[in-house]
Amino acid sequence: MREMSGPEAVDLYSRLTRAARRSPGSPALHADGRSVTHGELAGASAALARQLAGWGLRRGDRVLLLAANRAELVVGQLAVLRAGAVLVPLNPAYTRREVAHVVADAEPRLAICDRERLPIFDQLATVERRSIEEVLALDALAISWVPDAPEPEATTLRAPLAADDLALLLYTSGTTGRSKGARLGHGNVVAMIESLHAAWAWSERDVLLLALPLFHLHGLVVGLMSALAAGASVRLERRFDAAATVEALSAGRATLFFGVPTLYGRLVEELERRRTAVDLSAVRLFVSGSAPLPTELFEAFRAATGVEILERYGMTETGMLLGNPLGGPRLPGTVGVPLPGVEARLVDPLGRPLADGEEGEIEVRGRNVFSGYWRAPEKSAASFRADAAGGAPWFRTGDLGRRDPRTGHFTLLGRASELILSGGFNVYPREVEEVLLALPGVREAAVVGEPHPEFGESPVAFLVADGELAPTELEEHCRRELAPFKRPRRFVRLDALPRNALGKVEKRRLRESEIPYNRRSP
Ligand code: MCA
Ligand code: AMP
Repeated sequence: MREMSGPEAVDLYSRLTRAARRSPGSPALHADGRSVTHGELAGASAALARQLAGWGLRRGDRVLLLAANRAELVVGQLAVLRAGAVLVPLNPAYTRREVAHVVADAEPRLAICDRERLPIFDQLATVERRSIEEVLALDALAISWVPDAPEPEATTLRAPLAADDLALLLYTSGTTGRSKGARLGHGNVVAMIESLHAAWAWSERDVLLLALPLFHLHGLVVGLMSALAAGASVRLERRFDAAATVEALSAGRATLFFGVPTLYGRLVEELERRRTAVDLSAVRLFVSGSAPLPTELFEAFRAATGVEILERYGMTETGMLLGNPLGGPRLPGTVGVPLPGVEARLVDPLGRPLADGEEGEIEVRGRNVFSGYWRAPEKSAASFRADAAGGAPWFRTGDLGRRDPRTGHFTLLGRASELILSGGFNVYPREVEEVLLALPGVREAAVVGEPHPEFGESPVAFLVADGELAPTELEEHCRRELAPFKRPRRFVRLDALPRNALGKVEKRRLRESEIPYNRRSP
């Protein structure tokens, strides 16, 4: 784990609301047809933080937030940070089983969610539910848009926070095991934001069009928090709509757009559908990340718009790590060079640094890198490697890559783990396999990713089952237990899974096979 040299006073909330003190009347958020200024956002979140503190929320308490993209969600997130509590954002499409896992692990004292999601908390087994003393509907909280009477210091409610006080607990599948909480301190998140401010030259004049969910680091930190901390504004969309996005961008309503490759694929389709040329020159920067941007898509977007997408690479545990340069060449198929404040290297399986041109695992370090997983000291320790020269330890990303000796750009070559990236969402095969194995009759299950034209990859399940097992039964079971993006698109029934001499399932052979459902292997 990373060592910190004494606590340093860093407060994410103060950073996110600095613009409220400098220029309270400047726009912060446009959402659901409403505009909110930085002063109003700070005022509403300060008022809600007081309400939460009055209710009994204390520093370090975890708060689950489960809601669609809307202004009230942003106020809720800021209020939790201001109260010194830890934000645990969750996908509102999660099933009871998926929420139960996080509740049992994070032990939140409070959950705040969209009104229509309230019943999910009633369905949680008592043991998981016990830690949550209160479940509040987001729209029932008294969030009023009073302009803030800015307090001299945002930390007046509590003792100042230190860099290693937890700000976010972000659940991610990581490289192994079940989904784990990545512990991000206030100092980590501030470092992530400062790095991006420098790399992408954020200014208070920027307007970000954001259609990514606020429960992952991409939408939440790279998008929303970077914008607020820059004093810029965000046009927050409930969901991505390609036609509406092209309208907004061509009308000059944003200067920045961040997306996953799936969104760029849909934008290209929309642009090609239109006969007339679209002028997107008001947008100074298009960024893609969370999954590999195919070279053809980079080229198709350039052909349609004249613009080169800037591809960057990051992780929940670390924030953004590498990126193509803002001013320099954006090389398709590469994720660029280390971002400000980030060190990156390539190592062989024994941890020995590799020369340029050689393939190995990417390791990184910097103030952005998390301190470990929540209540998982062994997994945390295993994800860091001590530095031979006695410097700060390196975080092992699990991503394989190579650095070009000529350009210095990194290219990603795949993952050391079996993680499936579907439309920028992580699908962890073992979780899906465990869900399938829970269905009576399923004896063995192996889940792998297969290429998907829209989502990049999608899960396919190979099963060994007793007797008759109807595809509808499998689909129904997965609908009950898994969020939509994790559900296998295809089920393939086999007599036996291919295994190597050690009995380990050979997933590579499954990925390469093309066996339709129900056809028994020879
Ligand atoms: C939607 N569907 C999906 C996905 N999204 N299926 C597989 N994978 C997906 N990612 C399904 C829906 O359930 C639905 O199925 C059908 O596709 C159409 O849904 P639609 O409503 O049109 O989809 P959407 O709402 O437009 O969503 C597509 C999306 C979304 C906007 C690309 O997947 C998305 O927001 N992805 C971004 C995820 C993200 O932010 N990742 C960052 C992780 P049916 O018709 O059967 O109901 S953070 C990270 O990775 C690191 C830090 C980093 O580097 O950024
Ligand atoms: P997450 O665990 O959701 O934070 O996802 C992090 C993973 O997304 C990384 O370890 C990479 O495998 C992948 N990723 C992020 N950005 C890119 C990119 N530009 N190209 C390829 N993979 C990426």
